[in-house]
Amino acid sequence: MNICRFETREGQIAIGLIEDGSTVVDLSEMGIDCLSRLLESKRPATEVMALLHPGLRRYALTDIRLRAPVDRQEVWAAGVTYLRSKTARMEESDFSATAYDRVYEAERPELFFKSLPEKVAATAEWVGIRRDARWSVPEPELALVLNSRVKVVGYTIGNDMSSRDIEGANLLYLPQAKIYERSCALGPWITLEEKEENARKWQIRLTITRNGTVPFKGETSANQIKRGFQELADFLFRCQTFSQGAVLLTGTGIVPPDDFTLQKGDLIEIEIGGIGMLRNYVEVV
Ligand code: DO4
Ligand code: MG
Repeated sequence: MNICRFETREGQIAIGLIEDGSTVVDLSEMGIDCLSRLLESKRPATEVMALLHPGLRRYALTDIRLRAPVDRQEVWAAGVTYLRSKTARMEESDFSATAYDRVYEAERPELFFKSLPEKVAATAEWVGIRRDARWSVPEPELALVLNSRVKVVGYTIGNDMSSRDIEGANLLYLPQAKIYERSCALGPWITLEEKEENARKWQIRLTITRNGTVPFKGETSANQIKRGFQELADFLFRCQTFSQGAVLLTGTGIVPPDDFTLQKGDLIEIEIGGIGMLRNYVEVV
């Protein structure tokens, strides 16, 4: 089941159920008007199904604007969870190389704050590349949607936009490489209640399109993530409460070649089997 946040033509923000891939059922008449509150329910999908009836307002997906599927949750990210990410980052950095090597093997994962919910870009919106960066890349990542009880209640697609030259210059610059205007995108919606063993079978695909050409295309599998999903969630919630739940990006396994950098106008498409596609174009910030 796919649940979205959307805006009607009248500018109303609502929570919706995607029906048959093309219709959005407005759940606000059923009293569901907050995503994070719905996700606190014991079985969100069962709750939605129980309240559903034919009289609810329905919109064509093409007639509404999807908003990022997050309203009150902080967004965090895990890093160096794929071998590919560790190798690429060791190559880009002179004196921090062993940090990546060590964290890949360590019991404690790398976790960093990524975004406040209101700053997240939705599908079809723009994402940013920093004007003071030379080397900017998208990071296509499976995102875990967690409730306040540390349960993985769903999944969405995340883009952890990154300035690799800034991160590579000094690991202490990581927050600047990772957190800036529109550096995080999530969407298009949340796929509820899939088991980890099924989600691990999903392929993750990245396609960049520039002026009708494809300068980079890559693919990986969620099964390449070194750590368990619950293990990552438990570390995030260790010594910290998330009363509204949280979204946790699980790291990237697709790294474009070193001579590739994003440019204004590029289209970034991230597809995860089992969820759908997140599409954003690039602006300089
Ligand atoms: O250590 C820096 C960030 C790593 C990251 O974002 C990733 O592996 O996806
Ligand atoms: Mg990342």
